[in-house]
Amino acid sequence: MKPSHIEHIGIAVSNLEEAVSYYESFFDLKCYKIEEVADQKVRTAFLKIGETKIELLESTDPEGPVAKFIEKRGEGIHHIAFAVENVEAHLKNAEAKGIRLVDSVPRKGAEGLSIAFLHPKSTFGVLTELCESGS
Ligand code: CMX
Repeated sequence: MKPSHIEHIGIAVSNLEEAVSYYESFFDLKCYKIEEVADQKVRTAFLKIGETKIELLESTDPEGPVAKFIEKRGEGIHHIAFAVENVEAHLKNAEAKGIRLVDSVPRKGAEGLSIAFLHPKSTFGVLTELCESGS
């Protein structure tokens, strides 16, 4: 049940283009994709460092989870995504351990990956994403 690596770190930002520009110019990274995830009410931008990605998140709706996060806590690290082989099995395991689930079944996230979230109140303040790449 071990994750293979940190799939990505999600960072909530107010302005996607400004944040992309910072990562590209300061670290000489390249944003390889900007994608809107309508059901999550976000626009996302991805940059890759080794096996791990930085996922920049800009809200598209003041009622969305990222807008609410920024309003309450300001810009910053929003979630950590762990690459796992089987999201469903991890969800069952989490449920059995009494960990509060945000998603009880996996759904499709950015980049078409199967994902599910664990609630930050059960995971030491860190919104935790389980992420199955299928590779
Ligand atoms: N990290 C840590 N704590 C968080 C948090 C986060 N990302 N988001 C909310 N919280 C905390 C709040 O600060 C608050 O704490 P206090 O009660 O101590 O003040 C508590 O959780 C409840 O916050 P809330 O604003 O009332 O938020 P909700 O309970 O309505 O929603 C959550 C919280 C995690 C269930 C919701 O944000 C969610 O469903 N997240 C998963 C989906 C998501 O974040 N999608 C965007 C990214 C999608 C992508 O990567 O593609």
